[in-house]
Amino acid sequence: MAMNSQIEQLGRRLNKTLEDIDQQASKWVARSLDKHLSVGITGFSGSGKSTFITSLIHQLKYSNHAHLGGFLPARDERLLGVKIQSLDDLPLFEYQQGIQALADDPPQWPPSTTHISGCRLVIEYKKKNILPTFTGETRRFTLELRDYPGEWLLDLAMLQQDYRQWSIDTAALCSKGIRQELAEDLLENLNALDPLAVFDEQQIEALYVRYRNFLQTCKTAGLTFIQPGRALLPDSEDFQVFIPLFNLQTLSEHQLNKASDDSLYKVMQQRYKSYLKEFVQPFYKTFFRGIDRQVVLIDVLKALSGGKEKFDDMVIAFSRIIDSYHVGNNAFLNRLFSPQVEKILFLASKPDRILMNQHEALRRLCDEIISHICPQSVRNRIEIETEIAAAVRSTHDHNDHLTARLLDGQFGELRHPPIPDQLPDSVQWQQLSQWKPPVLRAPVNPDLLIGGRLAHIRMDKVLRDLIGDKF
Ligand SMILES: Nc1nc2c(ncn2[C@@H]2O[C@H](COP(=O)(O)OP(=O)(O)OP(=O)(O)O)[C@@H](O)[C@H]2O)c(=O)[nH]1
Ligand SMILES: [Mg+2]
Repeated sequence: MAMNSQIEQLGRRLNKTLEDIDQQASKWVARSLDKHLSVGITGFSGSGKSTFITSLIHQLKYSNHAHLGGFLPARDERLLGVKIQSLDDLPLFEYQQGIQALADDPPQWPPSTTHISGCRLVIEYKKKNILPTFTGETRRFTLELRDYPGEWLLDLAMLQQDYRQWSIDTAALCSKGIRQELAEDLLENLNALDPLAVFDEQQIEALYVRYRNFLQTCKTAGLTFIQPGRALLPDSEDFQVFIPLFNLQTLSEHQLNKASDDSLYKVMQQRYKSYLKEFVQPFYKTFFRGIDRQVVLIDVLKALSGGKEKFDDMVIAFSRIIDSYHVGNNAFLNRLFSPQVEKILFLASKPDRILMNQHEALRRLCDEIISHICPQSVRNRIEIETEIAAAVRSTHDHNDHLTARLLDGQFGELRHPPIPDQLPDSVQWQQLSQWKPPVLRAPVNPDLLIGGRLAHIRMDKVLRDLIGDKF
């Protein structure tokens, strides 16, 4: 009897120990199965990054009503919950403010970004498995997202150039086409400066203000390639201002090197170097560190509607940024498409401004643009996809026209020329340059604050391409 109870006790203890081991093992396995991805959302100012991130978080958080048929974990209702946490070293991405703005009546768009921010989404989901696994059904996947002002991206290409080369390139760019028209007498004044003269703070301050206004005019006119990008941001006074010198070709490198330390050239060169060191390099360190996948948003429709020169300007701006990677001798630049980046998803943003029957043409056009701006060496090494997606669908489609509310609240019909599925020919450019895709008002949707559906286009395909393989 005593022997029996001892055996029972031993059995119970053994069971308990096995349970403990099982629990520990489950925890350990669960932890090791926890998955993690860091996704960089990149693109020029106004391409739709912050709105995209806000929508992406909302679609994941309320996936059961989000119409995400193309993203299987959501379609199968396996997403159990999403927690938003801040990233250790960054201010929290303002998802709640973005949703609040979209839920207002009249709705507002999330404000243009002035500082870098980020968040970690902790997504609890049920593993797709008919048999119960010994780790239990719930798993966890963490997704890191980062947002930044698009202007910062423009400065990436500057890391590639010294001050002299940057000045010469900028002078060449400004001496033709739309820029030349917009610059008016600023070009003459810049041309008249003697690089070897003694630096005069007041004179350069005044010229900088005019140069900055010129850059702002270029942006408003629809040009993309604007440097330094930070000059367009409210906190631009944080750095010691510099301007490009337009007549450096007249002096040899030797003459420039010999210039005295208080010369205009040397002071501008010094400030250019400090700008890169203090602002541009740290940004890339923070933003591109540990990025696994990239989403690159491109407002293809805006570029199309401005005419060939503005379109080419955007393509050049992208190429310069991607080229800077191509040269590959700069540790910071390597991060943009470092070997760690396994996938880039190029997205034509805001396709709700055209008819649905034109979406495939837009996607193909985007494909064509990417084949121009993305060198073969990158395309062969990294998985590249192109898609189109509207973070916040703001139109109704009636087959031959759209209806929508404009930013000023007016409701009306929208029509547009056919969207070419490859780079436009001269006839198509003529049609397209008559077209101005309007800035729209987001649909009224106060329910967003209680998890209401945020209408979108193909955000499910984006989620599938971006993180679908992780569930
Ligand atoms: N119709 C439509 N408009 C959109 C959509 N997403 C963004 N927009 C418009 O594009 C503007 C810019 O979007 P943002 O998300 O602020 O762009 P961003 O890339 O974050 O810009 P920066 O913060 O300046 O770098 C918004 O104010 C809207 O007018 C969309 O899905 N559909
Ligand atoms: Mg933004």
